[in-house]
Amino acid sequence: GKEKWPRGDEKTWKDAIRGPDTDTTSITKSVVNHVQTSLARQAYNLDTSGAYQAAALSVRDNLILNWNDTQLQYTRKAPKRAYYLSLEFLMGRTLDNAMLNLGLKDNYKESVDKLGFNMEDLLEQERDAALGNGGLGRLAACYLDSSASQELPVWGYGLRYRYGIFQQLISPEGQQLEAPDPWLEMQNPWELPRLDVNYEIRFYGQAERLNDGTPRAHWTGGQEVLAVAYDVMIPGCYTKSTNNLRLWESKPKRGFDLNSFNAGNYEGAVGESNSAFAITSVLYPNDQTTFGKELRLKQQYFWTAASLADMIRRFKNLGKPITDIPDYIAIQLNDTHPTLVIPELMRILVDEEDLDWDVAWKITTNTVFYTNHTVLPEALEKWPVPLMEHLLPRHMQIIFDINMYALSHFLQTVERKFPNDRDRLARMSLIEEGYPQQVRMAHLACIGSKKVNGVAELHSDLVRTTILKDFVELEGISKFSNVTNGITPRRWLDQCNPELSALISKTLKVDKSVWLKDLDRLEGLLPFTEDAAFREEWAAVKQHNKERLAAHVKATLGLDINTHAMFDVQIKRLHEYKRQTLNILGVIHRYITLKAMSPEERKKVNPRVVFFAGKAAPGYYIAKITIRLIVNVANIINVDPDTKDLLSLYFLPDYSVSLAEILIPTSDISQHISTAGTEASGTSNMKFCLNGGLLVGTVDGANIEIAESVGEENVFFFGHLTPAVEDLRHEHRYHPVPLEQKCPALARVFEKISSGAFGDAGVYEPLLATIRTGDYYLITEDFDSYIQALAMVDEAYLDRTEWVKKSIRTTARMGKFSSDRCIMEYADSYWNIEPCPVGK
Ligand code: CR1
Repeated sequence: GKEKWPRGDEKTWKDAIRGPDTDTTSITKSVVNHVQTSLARQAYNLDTSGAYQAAALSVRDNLILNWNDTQLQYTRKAPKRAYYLSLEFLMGRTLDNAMLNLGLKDNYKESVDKLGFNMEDLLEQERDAALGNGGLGRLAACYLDSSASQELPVWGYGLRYRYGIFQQLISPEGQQLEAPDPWLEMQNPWELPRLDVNYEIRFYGQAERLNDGTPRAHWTGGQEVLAVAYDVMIPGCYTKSTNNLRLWESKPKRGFDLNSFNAGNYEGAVGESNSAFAITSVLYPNDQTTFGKELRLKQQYFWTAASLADMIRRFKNLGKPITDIPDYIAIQLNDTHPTLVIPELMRILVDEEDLDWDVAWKITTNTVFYTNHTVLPEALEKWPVPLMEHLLPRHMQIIFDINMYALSHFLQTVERKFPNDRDRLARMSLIEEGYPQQVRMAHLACIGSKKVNGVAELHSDLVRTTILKDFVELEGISKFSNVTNGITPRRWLDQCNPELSALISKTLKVDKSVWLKDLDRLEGLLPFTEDAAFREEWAAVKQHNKERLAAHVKATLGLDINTHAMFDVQIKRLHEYKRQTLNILGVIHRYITLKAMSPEERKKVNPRVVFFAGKAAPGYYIAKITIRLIVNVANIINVDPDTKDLLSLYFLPDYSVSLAEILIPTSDISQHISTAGTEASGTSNMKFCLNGGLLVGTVDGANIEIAESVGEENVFFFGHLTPAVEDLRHEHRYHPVPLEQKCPALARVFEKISSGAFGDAGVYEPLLATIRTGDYYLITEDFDSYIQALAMVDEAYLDRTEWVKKSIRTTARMGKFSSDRCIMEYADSYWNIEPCPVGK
């Protein structure tokens, strides 16, 4: 018979069910309750760290209640869902964001205050969840926030790395040292272990085709590893909707081999279990490069297979025919890292569900969507065929079959469209010829997806006209489009810049719960540019934010920062294409110029403080030299009595989401100066502008669309444009011109470095050599116009009134760059999903 639900007495259940803790009295009770029971502590032995834990657990209770209601609603309504697969989620801290999204921060603050603690101190106790490298991982985090805020049924799937991105230490000589990031050493209150949600994932073994007239095969043997779910609650802003980020942890299927252990072979016994634990042990700290590392491929398959198994189990609970998958599931690939979803879904449909190949392919290509995040050749994933064959024999067969199918399809279409074009076929194949052969993951992701997009207009154009050009010609342009990136205004304005948020609400006379979810409302600030009192308040907020940063730097590094200077910031991963080199060479140029001035002339100069922060991939030699140069230039110029009040320089170690939250609101100007055509979008450019900082940048990525929105007159553009880049590189290769001739200003900077002004010049020689010969990133081509752009910044800053107006106008016109807009575009034009609200 039908089971009665609830069990027992319904009224007893109803009366006992607790609601959220929203008023200060119940919040205080709940916090103290966690101190007593969850932490087993008491008032007399509670330190700040314990107080943080207790407050976090109390906030978590509120999240869980909302999370439960949301998930129940999804189960009841069975809407189509979207799954965002990302190998990186750069979440940062959670407590502040959760309290703000719940609308309970003031109450928690009051309650924590009464208990004798300070909310700001508590927030500082939390460790960042740094499960990502840079923009790609942070974008995933912003998209989760927007999905929940707009009540969309979207889950994230990722890996629960035991170690996130390494901690960066900088030696006094400027060497980057890497230390592990054991972020789980402290209890993590933000995850729920779901030991009952687990899947067995196979590696290696044999794949045998049945050859029975079906495309089926049997995959057996090898190693089996367990994937265990950990759930992270993602609260929407001012809504009950609370979505899920499911992170997988790897475990051995059986503890360890007891027989070997008993026979005295301890190492053998734990060996296999160690290799299972290893899969989710560490985030690869590389940004925009690929290495053919077996463990990385293992991570990719482990995660895509577990995520797909989870989706299909949930789908099967609906009792629909398997061919309905595209009506209930949309899978978004965040770059090519999860591309194995395509052959894995084919494997399930063909081998386990016994579908025809064509039917399976139709389901797959109506379910999967692919976002490309880079056109840099070194970042386009390729896997050696022998490695793939060894680790995933069945998937390798399927990839060859897709290629055949696709190729025969290509053959016909290509032959018809482009007779005798053999080169085209070789270019398009999923397999790149060579020793060894390689699987081109971007090609697989492209042909296995319903739609493909880039992340800014220029980038999407480049995707269509360069790396996927042949596919556009074959499949038609309509499959390839653009979704310009965005950022969540919750974390990147309300949370990181509370004073500005309050000033905006006060000025607009609109509660933040409204404008934070309808960011175009910021345009309402435009008329106030003419209001002197408002401009003063606006400038005062920036000033306070500078002081907040200065206090932080004083407390953590013991350094004194001149808060009455222009703040000039470049914070992002260290990479040659991002051209931190251009910036530091510019700083040296400024230093030389200042030194040559008379004391009278110097009096007219506006003081400037330059900040850098960012990590270099541990194996990235040139990037590490760049850090060294920055640190050693800082060591010299910050103590030079002639110039130190006019120019100072800081490399802030261990860049993180939390550091970005303090730095971004301080900036007057920030630098986004990649070689044209190399930065797909950039997202920190948006964060600076939203906080009233202006940009100096190249005509690249989202800089272009930001300028279109905020007005070109508010952006300092310089440098060559994308179409010129290839020709210039060609010139450098085949008709090199000596630096002294090409760019005398830069030659003087090089001379200064070579003179030993910043320590042993030999150290920097490999870096300088990349510029002197080849100059792939066109430093010498853009240097003069870069210096000019900085001079224009100086000049503009002299008219402070006009500068503040520019700042206000910039913030006011950033509405387009809310990640709410992006997620709506994905929901409407890609996933075809709709909001599924929970109700009160
Ligand atoms: C791009 O370099 C973009 C982010 C998010 C990065 C950056 O310009 O803002 O993605 N690409 O779309 C990347 O990490 C692997 O590629």
